[in-house]
Amino acid sequence: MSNDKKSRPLVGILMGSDSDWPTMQAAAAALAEFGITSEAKVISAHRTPRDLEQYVSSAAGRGLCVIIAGAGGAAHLPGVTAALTILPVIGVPIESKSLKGLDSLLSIVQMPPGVPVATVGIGAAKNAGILAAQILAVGDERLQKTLSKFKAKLAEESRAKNKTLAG
Ligand code: RP5
Repeated sequence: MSNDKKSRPLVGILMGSDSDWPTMQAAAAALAEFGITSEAKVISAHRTPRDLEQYVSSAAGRGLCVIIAGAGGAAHLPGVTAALTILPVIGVPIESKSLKGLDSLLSIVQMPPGVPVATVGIGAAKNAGILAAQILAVGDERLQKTLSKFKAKLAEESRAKNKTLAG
């Protein structure tokens, strides 16, 4: 990857409110661990829909390759984002106070045919970052190697758990 490609954001991380950031920052951290630059923005599908259209419709032209969108409650941000772009969109259901994120999950995952959102688990922003990295790795051998090392480390850590079992 060239230095220029490394420093410009390849992933846009959107969230409906700053209250989503404590969850969503795990996506940015996972991407940073793989050497991928991201940009984070608060843009709401309900409160600032015109800003959302402007951001998403210019995203591919600005070099973004994947968009991660996290929202809670009536979580329309990922779906509306997917409606406005052909970039892959990953949705993160934010855990809500009243329904513990089940509302967010169902709002994000039940998309109509033709407008997919790749939905991760409730609060699973780290997985969203890893999935975005895996999408980017399709055309990037260096990133493929980094991800393979990451998966090998996961396997080692999993095997090591046997050592802590009694008996
Ligand atoms: C959603 O409403 C946001 O994504 C957030 O999860 C939720 C609550 O927003 P705030 O009241 O904290 O701004 O749009």
